[in-house]
This record gives sequence, structure tokens and C-alpha cells, in this order.
Amino acid sequence: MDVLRTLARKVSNWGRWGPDDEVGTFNFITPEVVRRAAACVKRGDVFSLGLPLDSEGPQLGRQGRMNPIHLMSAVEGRVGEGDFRYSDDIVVMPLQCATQWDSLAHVYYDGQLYNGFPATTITAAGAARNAIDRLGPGIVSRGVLLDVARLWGVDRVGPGVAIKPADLEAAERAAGVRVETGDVLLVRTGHLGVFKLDRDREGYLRRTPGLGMACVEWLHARQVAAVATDTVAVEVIPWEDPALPLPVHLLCIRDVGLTLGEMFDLDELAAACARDGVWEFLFSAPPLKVTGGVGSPLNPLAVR
Ligand code: UVW
Repeated sequence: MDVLRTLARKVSNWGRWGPDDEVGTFNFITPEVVRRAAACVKRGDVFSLGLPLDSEGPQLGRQGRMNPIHLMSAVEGRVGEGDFRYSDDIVVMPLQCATQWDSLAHVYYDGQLYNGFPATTITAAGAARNAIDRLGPGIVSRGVLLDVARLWGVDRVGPGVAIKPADLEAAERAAGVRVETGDVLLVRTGHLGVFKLDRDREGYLRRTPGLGMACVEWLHARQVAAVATDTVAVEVIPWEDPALPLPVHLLCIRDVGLTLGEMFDLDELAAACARDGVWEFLFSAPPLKVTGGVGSPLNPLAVR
């Protein structure tokens, strides 16, 4: 934990946007950043980055995380005596089971959340601080996709392989793009693409490629608004130091105030970017306004 606390001091954004701030690096998304993002729309092509919400998802039921259950609450429902019919439905799902944002209340250590709020503000009623609904109008910014799998000429970065800052910079050079203040960074490893073919849930969840701990300082220095990948945890699993679980989560969410996006389906977007060599786009992923929620399911959009 000493390594973690030392790094935490270097990357901390606590107090940067005032003592009451609950949205962290989303403060980097200024109106100017949004205008620059809108200018990325050239073709009018829209890509959905969300997984389908159904029983075929990657979850195994561990940690209370099951795949979504979709039920019909009305089939051929009637209103009045005429021929009018309606259908209604219900979804039961953990907010963390598919494509999602982790809120800044999702993980913590030493009894404190991002910006120093006490962990006791999270109760059975939800998160009173740093909850997902604090994001208000949601997230619109420039998205930049760095395709590490393509850079390395592989279908998937190997499970357990940690991506380093030098790899992100090599992917930037290959894409001819630079990650800048307020961007939402998407990193493609190809891991979800393999799951979509082999449906091996154990393989998808247990060992994943992902960001190594050294990337935290890089993300902090580049002032990204959020980072998302096509894996279940953004960071490499198993962790680089077995005695230090989830270091990227802890440092990004709790110290940097940086929201993580997980299980983003980046394959079609990456193919389109590779076709014309443009790796930036307008990105939007508003969370559901779940009051006190520590995360939210999403259908993120990239508009090119
Ligand atoms: C944990 O497993 C705690 O987090 P996540 O779902 O964000 O990977």
C-alpha cells in the first residue's frame, strides 16, 4: 500500500475543483472542448459501443453480478374496450454487469472517497457523495481511440499483459492523434472481440489485458476526462503486484477523480477508424440518473 499512497500523492486532484466537487476530471470538459468534439463529425456515421442487455452477457453471477434479466410485464395488454393493445417490460440487472461507467463512489481506501469524502457516506441507501447522478447532463466530449491490438498486429493483447504509457504513445503515433485535456480515451485490446466469438466467460473475466499502474500518471498528466476499454476492469488482471489489488481503480477513481468505463465494444468503431485513418470523434455516454448509484449502464455513441 505504500507504493499506492506515494503515487496517490503525485496524482491527487483532491481540492483542485473545490471542496464540494463530485465529478473530478469531467471538469476538464469545457464548452471549448465540446465545440472541438462536435467539429470531429465529418461523415455522419454513428457507432454504438454498448453490449446488448440480455442473458448472453459476460457475467457468471459472481459478486452478485448476473447478466440482465428481461421480463415482459404486459403482452397484449388492453386499454379500454377497443383494439388498442400495449406491451411493457422490466429489466433486472446489476448496474455493473455490462457496458458501464464506474462512478467516483465505486472504490476507495483508507476510509475516504474521491475529494476526501468519508466512505461512511455510502450506505445501503446508496452513495450520498460522488454518485453517478452527479454527472447531470452526462458526458459529451472528443473521443480518441487507441487500438493497441491493431498496433501490435494481434487479435487480442494477451490476457495478463499490462499496457504501458509507451504503448499508448506508440498507438498515438500510429493513429496520428494526441490525447489532450478533456478527451475521453478509449483503449482497444481486442479482448471483448474474442469473447464475442468464443463466449468463454471465464476467459473474459478471469485474465484480461489492460492498463498497468504506470498509466495512471500518464492519464493524470494528459488530463483525460475519462478512460474506457473493452475489458471488464480497464486494468490488467492479474494485477502487476498480487499484494496490491485493483491499483488503477483505486488511484484513478479515488485519487485522480477519473471515471472508468468498462466493457465498451470498440471493434466496429476501430475498423471504421482504421479504414480512413481518423481516430477522433464526437463521443457521448450519458449515465442513467440513478440517484445514489455507484455506476450506470450505458450505450455510448461515437459519431464520426
Ligand atoms: C470491481 O471489481 C471492484 O470493479 P469493476 O467492476 O469496476 O472492475
